[in-house]
Amino acid sequence: MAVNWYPGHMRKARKQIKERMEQIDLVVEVLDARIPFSSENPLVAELRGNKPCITMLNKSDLADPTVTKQWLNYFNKQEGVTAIASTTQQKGQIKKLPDLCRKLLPNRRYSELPIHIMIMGIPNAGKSTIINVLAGKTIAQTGDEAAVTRQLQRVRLMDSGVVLSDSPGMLWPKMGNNNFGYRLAVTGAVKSTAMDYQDVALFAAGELLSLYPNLLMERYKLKELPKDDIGVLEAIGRKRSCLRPGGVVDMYKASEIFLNEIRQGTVGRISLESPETAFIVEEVQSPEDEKLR
Ligand SMILES: Nc1nc2c(ncn2[C@@H]2O[C@H](COP(=O)(O)OP(=O)(O)O)[C@@H](O)[C@H]2O)c(=O)[nH]1
Ligand SMILES: [Mg+2]
Repeated sequence: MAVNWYPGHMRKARKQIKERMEQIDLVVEVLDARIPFSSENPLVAELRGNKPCITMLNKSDLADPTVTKQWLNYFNKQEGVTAIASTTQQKGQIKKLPDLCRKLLPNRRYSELPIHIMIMGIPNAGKSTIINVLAGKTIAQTGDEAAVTRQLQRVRLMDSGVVLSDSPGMLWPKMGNNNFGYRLAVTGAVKSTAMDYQDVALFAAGELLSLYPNLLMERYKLKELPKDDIGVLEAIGRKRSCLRPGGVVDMYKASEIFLNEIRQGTVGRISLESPETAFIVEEVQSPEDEKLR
């Protein structure tokens, strides 16, 4: 994937978070419920130390509810972690967060002092939207591109005695193995460039073909299931009249439609990884392997 995370920028973010962490009582980590593992940033676990953590599986409205339950079990087993599924479409549910924070800090329950919370997560997970819901007004810009320079948002929620801050710097997504990068691109966490658009769509087609064939059939009114990833995009292209002269499917257009519909959730509620499958590393063939054949 054509994403570069500069070491200097990472070092700076780590230093800033570490400094700020000293005043923090509790960390809220926002993950994308469709890809909880790929949207995690290892720095959060490292820098929070023993502080309690609420792991929000956000955008749960877009994720497969059965898989989200599995992830909740997975995270709730971790030391100091309380996992919840959330969607910013249900504001009432988000507004319960300060109460939950107080519950997790029993010795602060009756204290007058404000509780300091840091909200962390990779770009596009929904942090700013959550902050806005909690503040009851738009104070953080949402839906922005993976912007490197941005202002630190800090808001005091008057009625709950909670001070909420957005993590300083930016937490980069995991790009360790191919699948993480693809899953991040499919969900829109990483912007795919024009060059790899089709590549990302083909990955998504392959995944949906094996994980959610029925959703594909229903959404695109297919009579039979395509044989492979290319077949999926071709079928979508035909259904949506993305044809070039001579009746050839315009694969780029088909890819664009498919990815947009997946991201908006119109294909259905999907999860691209489960606690059992997330850790499987895709085998990358090296030139050496080729020689051995
Ligand atoms: N469907 C859905 N979209 C969400 C949810 N939370 C945030 N979004 C959208 O995701 C995009 C990124 O949100 P934003 O708050 O800017 O993410 P941030 O980069 O973590 O601050 C925006 O277009 C939001 O409207 C959610 O729970 N469900
Ligand atoms: Mg933001």
